[in-house]
Amino acid sequence: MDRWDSSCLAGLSADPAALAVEALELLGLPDSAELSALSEDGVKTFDAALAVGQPAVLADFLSYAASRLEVLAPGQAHPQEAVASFRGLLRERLSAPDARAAEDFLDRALDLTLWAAPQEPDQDRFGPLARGYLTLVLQGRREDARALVQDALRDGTSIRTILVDVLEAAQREIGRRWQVGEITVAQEHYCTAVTQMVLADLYPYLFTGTGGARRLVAVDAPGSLHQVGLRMVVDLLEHEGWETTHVRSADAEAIVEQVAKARAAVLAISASMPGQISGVRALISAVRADPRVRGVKVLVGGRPFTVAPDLVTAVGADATATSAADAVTVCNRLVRARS
Ligand code: B12
Repeated sequence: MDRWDSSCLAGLSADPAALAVEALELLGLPDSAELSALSEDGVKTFDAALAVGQPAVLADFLSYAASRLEVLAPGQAHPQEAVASFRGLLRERLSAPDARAAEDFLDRALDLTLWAAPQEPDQDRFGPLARGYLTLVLQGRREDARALVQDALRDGTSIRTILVDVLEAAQREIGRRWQVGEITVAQEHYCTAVTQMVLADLYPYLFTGTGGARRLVAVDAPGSLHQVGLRMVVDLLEHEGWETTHVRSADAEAIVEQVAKARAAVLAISASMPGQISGVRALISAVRADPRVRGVKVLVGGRPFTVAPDLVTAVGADATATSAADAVTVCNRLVRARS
């Protein structure tokens, strides 16, 4: 497997992990596990975003990394210094034309980067039910959080509202609080585990008996550990009349077989981190080349596609959607266009 996705960085003798360690050393930061992971994610994101020519993907990571750097090494290094030391490494290690191309890309990403910490969600979008759910989860009151959702369902709150306005909103807010250091990673893990439990509780309510004609197979990109987003997409589709199969990341042959067996109209692929984009592209080209699944529409989604929708073309997909609700609309449009 190639160590680098972008042709510009292919000439480096170091691999991403080694380059990340050097970048940390240059900044004089300790090589703690979390700082090393942040630095390595930065190098991999730079490479992945450069490979597909999408500075917005790098800009999104830089604003996240700036908050994390402040949490992990408060006052010890400014994010701009981290960028400058990485730029120095590129100049020192790459040929002049490659360094120029890489720096030019970095500058385009910097122009798009918001260095401010993410804002709290506004109260209209983060309503009383979402706030109540998050409060209970953060107090460690798992059963009360589950009961809150069950009561809301009994009182007539729709599955769509629970998925989109409560669980998805709570997950995003949990992420924001972790990013700025207001909660620990253990609290984030607990919240996500409770959300997964609530998703399982919703299962009996999902099936409306109106599915059948529209079938979809969903898969997480190779290397993706973020399962909740795609799960929400699949659950809402199922609830709104689709017959769905969600498979965890698997090799292209197994996915093609699954799509063929299910006679699926749509293959949905979720990527959560920029480093997974090349895997998505490889999977789509394997699907496109296989006559058993000719005509299947490919829908991609997840954070990289939300921040850089042009990636749809770069990976060879047919469409993207930014949320579960949006995914239902787009999937319905895709099958209408096919028939
Ligand atoms: C929970 C969580 C985790 C958990 C996931 C557990 C699990 N079983 O799913 C764990 C701990 C594993 C994790 C790991 C990491 N995470 Co994390 N994580 C989160 C968090 C807090 C919530 C994820 C979530 O549930 N989101 C809610 C869903 C609803 O949103 P979503 O995933 O974007 O999905 C929606 C859309 O994107 C879209 N969609 C998604 N897939 C698809 C597919 C299709 C086909 C379509 C149409 C649409 C679509 O619809 C979904 C529903 O609306 C997010 C915060 C956030 N804002 O999402 C960070 C977040 C995504 N993680 C992040 C990071 C950096 C990481 C790590 C690198 C951390 C680390 N150093 O280890 C690793 C990487 C793991 C990997 N290799 O994939 C960053 C990404 C930053 C960036 N800009 O690049 C975030 C944003 C950090 C943050 N601010 O909280 N994480």
